[in-house]
Amino acid sequence: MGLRSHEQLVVCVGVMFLLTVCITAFFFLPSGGADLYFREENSVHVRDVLIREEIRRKEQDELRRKAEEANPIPIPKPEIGASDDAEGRRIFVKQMIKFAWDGYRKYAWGENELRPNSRSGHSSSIFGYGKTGATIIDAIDTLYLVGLKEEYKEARDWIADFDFKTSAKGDLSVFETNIRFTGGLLSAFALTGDKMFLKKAEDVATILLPAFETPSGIPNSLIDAQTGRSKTYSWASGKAILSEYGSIQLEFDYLSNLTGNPVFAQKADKIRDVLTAMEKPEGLYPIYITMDNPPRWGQHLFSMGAMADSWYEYLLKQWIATGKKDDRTKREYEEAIFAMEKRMLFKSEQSNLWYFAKMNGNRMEHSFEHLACFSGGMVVLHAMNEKNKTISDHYMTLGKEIGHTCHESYARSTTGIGPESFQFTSSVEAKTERRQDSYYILRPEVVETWFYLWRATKDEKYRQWAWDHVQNLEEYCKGTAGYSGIRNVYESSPEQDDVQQSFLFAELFKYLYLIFSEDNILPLDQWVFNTEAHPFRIRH
Ligand code: DMJ
Repeated sequence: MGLRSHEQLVVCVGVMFLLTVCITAFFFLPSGGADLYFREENSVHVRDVLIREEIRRKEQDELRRKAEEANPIPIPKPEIGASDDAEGRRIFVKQMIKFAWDGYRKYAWGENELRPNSRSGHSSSIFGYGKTGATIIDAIDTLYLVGLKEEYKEARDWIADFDFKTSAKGDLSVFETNIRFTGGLLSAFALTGDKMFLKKAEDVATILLPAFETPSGIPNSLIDAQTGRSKTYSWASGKAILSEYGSIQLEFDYLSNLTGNPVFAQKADKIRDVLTAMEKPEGLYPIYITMDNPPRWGQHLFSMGAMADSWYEYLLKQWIATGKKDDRTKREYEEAIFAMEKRMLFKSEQSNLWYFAKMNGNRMEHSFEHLACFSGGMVVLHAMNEKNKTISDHYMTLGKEIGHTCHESYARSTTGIGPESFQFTSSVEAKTERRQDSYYILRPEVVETWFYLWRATKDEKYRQWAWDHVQNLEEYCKGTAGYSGIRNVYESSPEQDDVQQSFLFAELFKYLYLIFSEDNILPLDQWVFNTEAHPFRIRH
């Protein structure tokens, strides 16, 4: 319905009046409502920026303060060249240990490991996700041995207050916990006689016991310290791994002997009995085994390196640890090593370098791992303990050849440090062209073999090779507050991986220190080293 003309006029005037009122109000009334909100929001924003600025300034000040504190590092850097006799070199190694330890103590105390360049804690999945001071426990015997008394005392007090059971979180590696923690504590007891260490070793081993509750008694690889639940690695499809379940006996047997509690030795013996009863393909031990009773071998994969190595080592050392009384173990070691030699030992075509290949079914892979370099030391130790001269000479020769091959893997790199794994092909020998194999993570196995060769032969070249390695560690692996692995041994300025492995103290430093020491420090007729280089007393 339309409006009449006077009605339209009234509506028009009304609308104009309302518009005038609104416009006036907008310009003349005090600001409020939304405008006030925006102004306050603005002032909050400005305050935030100022606060953030202040925080950033404080953070930068803190970083600067820390950097100033750490640079120059309070530990004097050892002078290379000043030490041209064994004693000077031993002292030099001791200074390296102190430098690495001080970095850990200052920046990562109680953590598992140190990031020497970030100057913070580091851990890896083998330790679960708890803070369990792996470096302290792995290092304490070395600190004691080299006479770092204050450092030893501080480590000892930390361990006395430490409760592994409540500190360990998540899935721990049974093998690594055994060789580093149980082994480290047992050796601290063996060296010092301090019963606290023995009690702690028993506590740690007790936590591992539920992992052995499987149909065959072969332990699972992982255990949750809190719940006692154990399992195999998801990637191992329900199977256990030779180097892991095969490297229990030295620690568990020693522990039962020292404590009088037979349960540990029983668990280790069970594994050995199960393996003795099994048929071995051509006398060889495959890496994988099922958890059934009786177990079955998995894929026919054989190696002297990763996932197999310390099984062979423990057969030999268990025989030695029992005062060479355990004949079954000696026989099984000899059979195993003989089968490995027969099937997997090769000499390279161009340089006549001896190495153990890897075998998958019948297919050979002509590569040798840094880890497998331990085998030189192992066969030399056999030679030193063998009465039969022909056999002894044979293994001394094999040990020297492997020590030489592993030295070539060092000498043929740019840094003078060997890679994680190296190949023998028509184009390369004792080198790798694979980038993923070119790293070095402070592993000890090559120096370990030179250490046994030094003790057995007194050939100065082994000390010289060890000294060369010391200098290369200084040049390429030394970081701001400790030592780091490097990502590529074939680069002249390799990037560091910023991890100071706990086995640097337990193994590499210990072997380096011992190689420049007299033989009466840990004589090999009285001490046997576990696979983490923790010394246990031989029973006589
Ligand atoms: C150590 O933890 C032990 O020697 C183990 O047997 C395998 N290798 C690492 C260090 O390389």
